[in-house]
Amino acid sequence: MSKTHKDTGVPVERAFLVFVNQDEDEDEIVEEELAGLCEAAGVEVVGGIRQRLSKPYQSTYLGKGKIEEVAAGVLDSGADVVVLDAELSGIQGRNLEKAIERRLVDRTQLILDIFARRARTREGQIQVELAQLEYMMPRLMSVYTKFERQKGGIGMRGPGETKLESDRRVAKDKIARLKEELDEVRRHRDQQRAARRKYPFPFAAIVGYTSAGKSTLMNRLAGTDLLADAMPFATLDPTTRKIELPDGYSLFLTDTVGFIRNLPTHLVAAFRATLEEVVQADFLIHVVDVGEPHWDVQRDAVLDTLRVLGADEKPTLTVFNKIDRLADPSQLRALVAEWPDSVGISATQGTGMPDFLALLVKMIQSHLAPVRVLLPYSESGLVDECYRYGRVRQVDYRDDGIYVEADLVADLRSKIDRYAVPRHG
Ligand SMILES: Nc1nc2c(ncn2[C@@H]2O[C@H](COP(=O)(O)OP(=O)(O)OP(=O)(O)O)[C@@H](O)[C@H]2O)c(=O)[nH]1
Ligand SMILES: [Mg+2]
Repeated sequence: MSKTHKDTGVPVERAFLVFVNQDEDEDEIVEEELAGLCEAAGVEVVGGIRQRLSKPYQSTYLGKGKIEEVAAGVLDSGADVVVLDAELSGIQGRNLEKAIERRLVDRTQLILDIFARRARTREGQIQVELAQLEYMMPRLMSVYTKFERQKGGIGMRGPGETKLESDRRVAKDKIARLKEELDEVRRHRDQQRAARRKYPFPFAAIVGYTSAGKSTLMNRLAGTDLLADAMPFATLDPTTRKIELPDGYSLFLTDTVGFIRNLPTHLVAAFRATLEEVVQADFLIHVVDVGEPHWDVQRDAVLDTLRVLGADEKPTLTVFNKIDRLADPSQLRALVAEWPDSVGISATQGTGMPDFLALLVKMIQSHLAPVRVLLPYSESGLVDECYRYGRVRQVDYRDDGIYVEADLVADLRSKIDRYAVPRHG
């Protein structure tokens, strides 16, 4: 009996998985992760196999014997589709499909498929469609196989499933048009960001592995109602909110798309606009899920991606999340002691939040510096700005002007500095 999808009524595809990791230590994370991605893409896993390869075969990726085993596994399990946990070249994909006699989806296509399901904003949708087209372009030939491309099947969903099969040039034109549209959307986003920049608050971006709890933390801090879900890539489009912190401090906070190991290069490029929020931030809040047995692999994958984005040197707070899932509390103490600027929390239960807020305030303070100014009465508007965007220590309405002592971010300091008075003035 074949199952149907509860929302769409489309038959649920059955997937046979092929794992290709080298390192035995990573077997578990690799298996769990690919199963999670399949679930997010709405396919049912019916079997799997592993090949340890030091070097993939150029024309088929897998070795001959392994291909036969995959073909047998596919027959045994009744799979409709084979999911291979690597990025394949067009030739490799084509040859493998031929040998296995099933449709083949690689890691990039699988992740793009999930992104296509999740994209809500126009920007997100264009980014996914562009990434899908650019991924397909060099592989267009491989589409002409005898296997029917079921509409709505994984790797075939989303805005990318246009007529690209029929004409390379159509795809090329489409890419050009989408790029123009994306430029337009980005200009708009840049304007918004510039408008926000007028407010001299520090900016922070929440980053981390997918499902680490970024949106849960954002919801707790900003009172938002963002989707928080155990499925990978619940968040695709960034959300920014201003939050108020203890002692009168404020902060702009952005929740971003999650990272994953072996994030396909196409996706890093496609989501650059979104990830620009990360690059532009004054500091980062890196959420690490310590409930995961392989949290250190995940953390390193995030640090690698930040390096690719050129954001690895940014000041970073490390938030060890899901401490409610830790069996041994002394583990957490050792972690926090080892990592500078780190804290343990449970975003769902609220444990550790006071410590986290204190750490946030400390980070913000490091972006503020004290000023002492004597403002002419004609510039009294600046006093309001100090109140709104900084921390005012003292205001004194004197005969010769308004004396203000405050802690301010650099933008506002540069505006007000010409009225600075010496320490004992
Ligand atoms: N036990 C436990 N679960 C948590 C905690 N924080 C988040 N979760 C759960 O972890 C899952 C993922 O949370 P999200 O907030 O969606 O994670 P995310 O990092 O935004 O994930 P993506 O947007 O998919 O990258 C959800 O099921 C949350 O309820 C926590 O402190 N403890
Ligand atoms: Mg999220």
